[in-house]
Amino acid sequence: MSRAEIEALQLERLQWTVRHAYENVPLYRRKFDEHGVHPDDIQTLADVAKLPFTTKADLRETYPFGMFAVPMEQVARIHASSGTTGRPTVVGYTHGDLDRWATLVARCLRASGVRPGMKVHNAYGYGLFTGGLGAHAGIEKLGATVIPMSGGQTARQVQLIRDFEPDAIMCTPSYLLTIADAMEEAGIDPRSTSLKVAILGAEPWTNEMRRRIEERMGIDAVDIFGLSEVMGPGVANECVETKDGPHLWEDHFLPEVIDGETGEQLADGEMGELVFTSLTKEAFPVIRYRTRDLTRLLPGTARPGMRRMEKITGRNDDMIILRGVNLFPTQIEELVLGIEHLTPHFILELTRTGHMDDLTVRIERHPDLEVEACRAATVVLAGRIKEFIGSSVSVRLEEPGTLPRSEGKYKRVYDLREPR
Ligand code: ADP
Ligand code: K
Repeated sequence: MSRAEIEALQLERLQWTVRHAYENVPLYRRKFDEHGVHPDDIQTLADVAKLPFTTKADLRETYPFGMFAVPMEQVARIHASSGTTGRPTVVGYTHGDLDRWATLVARCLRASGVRPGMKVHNAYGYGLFTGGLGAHAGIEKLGATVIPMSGGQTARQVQLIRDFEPDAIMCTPSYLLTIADAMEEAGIDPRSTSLKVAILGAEPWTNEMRRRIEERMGIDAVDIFGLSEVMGPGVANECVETKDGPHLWEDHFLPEVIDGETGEQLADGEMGELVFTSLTKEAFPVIRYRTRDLTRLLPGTARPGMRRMEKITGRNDDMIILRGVNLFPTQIEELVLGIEHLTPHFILELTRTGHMDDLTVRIERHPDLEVEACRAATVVLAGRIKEFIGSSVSVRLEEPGTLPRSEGKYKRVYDLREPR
């Protein structure tokens, strides 16, 4: 579809969604009324800016099913977000919603280079988390063969990858590192497996991490993005031919980027908080949902009708404030992985002595390289971090295999400061 065709479809679907939300979800009706806006006021796409935002607090207030816009007997499935930051948020899907979700994940897979007839090893967790079942349905919808492995049992993952010879794998980027380590421990060269592509998401990861994964495993690594409130995995996906940030499936979602402080809509290219309005969701329509994810909108490349977003480097909640400087774990990841002697196995610890905050990067040394060379690399890292954030951090070298390993979404930051 051309840009003009997509925008025409977006407007029609936006008008439907806004009316559907207003008529069927009391919280939306109340907020629209308080805001002095009515579905009839949506005459152009720009009019979306007249609508109030929806936040995680709104979903908590209506826990568990208050945001559902259809009677419960039309809800075919319920999922809940992992609740990394508080009470879980509950979302629902009609049969139609599930079908559209599967179609969009199938589109993501196709953009990643997966084709009907290929085998896909799905290591996203099955259950209430949207990752496992969301990916599963998309693999089936594409006409590929799904291997529903779920997360965990890493030795078993390695064995099944060897025995079943999948073409593609879906999991978090940090868990793929755990799998690659387990392959090496089992005496398997990670480059020698049948895998050709990894579709990685559910947590932020950098282009440096992509480069490391691709070299180490001899595969293409592409980024899949999504969140439960908006649908689940498959809201956006990178195209394997360009790998330049996820293309947003704009026929089903209207994205905006706003200034997180003022709420003002920003122009394409400007960095801010990502906001979504769903365009086709029946059970759980979302109006201007604030994701807290930070990125910017860019023109489409491989799929010119759709816009892309820059690879997400973090969300507001992940931001570390160290002596007044804002910092994202992915910025450290980029610096770490830019130094060949350093491994991707590192955690960040925040501590406080007196009034001073300290950041310690604890990083495992490379098992096959000389200890002294690894130590020298940590000194280089400390220097680069200082140059980048303007203040000193400590870097501590740890023995191989001693830091926690990912089984899904990786916990990178440990805040050990006493609350003030
Ligand atoms: P939770 O908030 O409990 O983690 P979800 O499982 O729905 O709930 O996670 C959605 C969030 O995960 C997104 O808002 C985003 O912060 C993060 N995320 C998902 N995919 C990606 C990705 N490809 N890159 C960066 N972050 C991602
Ligand atoms: K997440």
